[in-house]
Amino acid sequence: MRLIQNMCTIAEYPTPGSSGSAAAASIDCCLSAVSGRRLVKIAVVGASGVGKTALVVRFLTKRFIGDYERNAGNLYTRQVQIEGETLAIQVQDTPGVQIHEQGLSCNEQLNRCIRWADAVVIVFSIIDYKSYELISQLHQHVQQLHPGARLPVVIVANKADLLHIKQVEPQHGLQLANMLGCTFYEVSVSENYNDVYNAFHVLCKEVSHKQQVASTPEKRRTSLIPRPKSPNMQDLKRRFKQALSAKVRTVTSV
Ligand SMILES: Nc1nc2c(ncn2[C@@H]2O[C@H](COP(=O)(O)OP(=O)(O)O)[C@@H](O)[C@H]2O)c(=O)[nH]1
Ligand SMILES: [Mg+2]
Repeated sequence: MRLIQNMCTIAEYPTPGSSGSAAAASIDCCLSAVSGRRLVKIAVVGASGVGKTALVVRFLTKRFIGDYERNAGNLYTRQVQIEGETLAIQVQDTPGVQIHEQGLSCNEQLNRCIRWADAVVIVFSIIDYKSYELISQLHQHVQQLHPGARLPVVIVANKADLLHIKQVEPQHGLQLANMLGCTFYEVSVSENYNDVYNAFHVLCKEVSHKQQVASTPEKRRTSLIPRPKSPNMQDLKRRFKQALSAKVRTVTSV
């Protein structure tokens, strides 16, 4: 797998529907401007300090570095093989979601990232109960920003290497994910690459299937609609003669 580009910001990419018709927008958004390949866009969201940046960096580089720039919010692109097809995948790291007494507070930058995405990874840390409590509201918020379409979401419980100081039972994460209809992964970004890879891979697959289904009816429709035949002059002449003689008959009978 190849890292193509990094360190771009979300503002450089058009939001779906920002130009042209809805159909044109959906086609535009399914193709990568970088490689011309089908594109899958993933936003990684969650509370601060749960390991979002570590997760993204681990997925992209296979490495765990341990210390990351706070609230970087970078966009990364790479290619990934899904069921024999090479797709371009863009991963948007985001600043931590703020929690207030009234509930969730998402700034416009974060909302823009969520609207832009084809799929979302919601991360919490098993050593931070507050980050777990946020999941339901965050999931609801994500779906509200995509009205009319259920966005694929994977819930990732991170820091599984710190079980001895856990505040959240892993099975509670699983139960919540089941309730919300999401796939669930418990990972330790610091200790294991495979689980991280699988979480992104499953999401890419789900988006890829959705894109294929969305494009199929259009293709089928165009192949089912009969093309207008070029006018057949012989047939036109015959029909004209028929119409003329019928008129003549009517006139004679009167
Ligand atoms: N022990 C442990 N620490 C982790 C793990 N993932 C991330 N961290 C640490 O958690 C802290 C916050 O990570 P970061 O990726 O910056 O969190 P973000 O604010 O959600 O982007 C950093 O010190 C990371 O090294 C993990 O799986 N295990
Ligand atoms: Mg971060």
